[in-house]
Amino acid sequence: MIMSVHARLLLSLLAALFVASPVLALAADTRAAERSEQEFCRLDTNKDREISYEEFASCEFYRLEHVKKLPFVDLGAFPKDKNGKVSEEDLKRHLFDRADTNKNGKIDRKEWEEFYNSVTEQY
Ligand SMILES: [Ca+2]
Ligand SMILES: [Ca+2]
Repeated sequence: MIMSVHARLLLSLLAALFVASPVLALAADTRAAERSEQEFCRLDTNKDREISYEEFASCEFYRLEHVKKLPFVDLGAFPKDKNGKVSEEDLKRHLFDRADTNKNGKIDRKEWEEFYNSVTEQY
């Protein structure tokens, strides 16, 4: 039996979708990598390809209001100030230390990538 034009069209569409899906996944990865790179560049204000604590702390994203919503941040584990609040400084220091896995006081590109992925994956 000869396939109708519609059936052929449908089949080629399905085939195209199967071929396209790994490509789409790759594109999503690439976009994530691009975002992470953009964010890295934005934080690295002196462009030495490392993020210092000062550079990290000056970013508005890591303000207390935003950061305390991150699922891995357990505010209960932080020292509180006299008002019973966790200070922004403590929180930033915590995040920075988390990102700076080799503890040299700077976040390099690779450390950033891992940190960025661990944060964004949880959304
Ligand atoms: Ca820098
Ligand atoms: Ca480091």
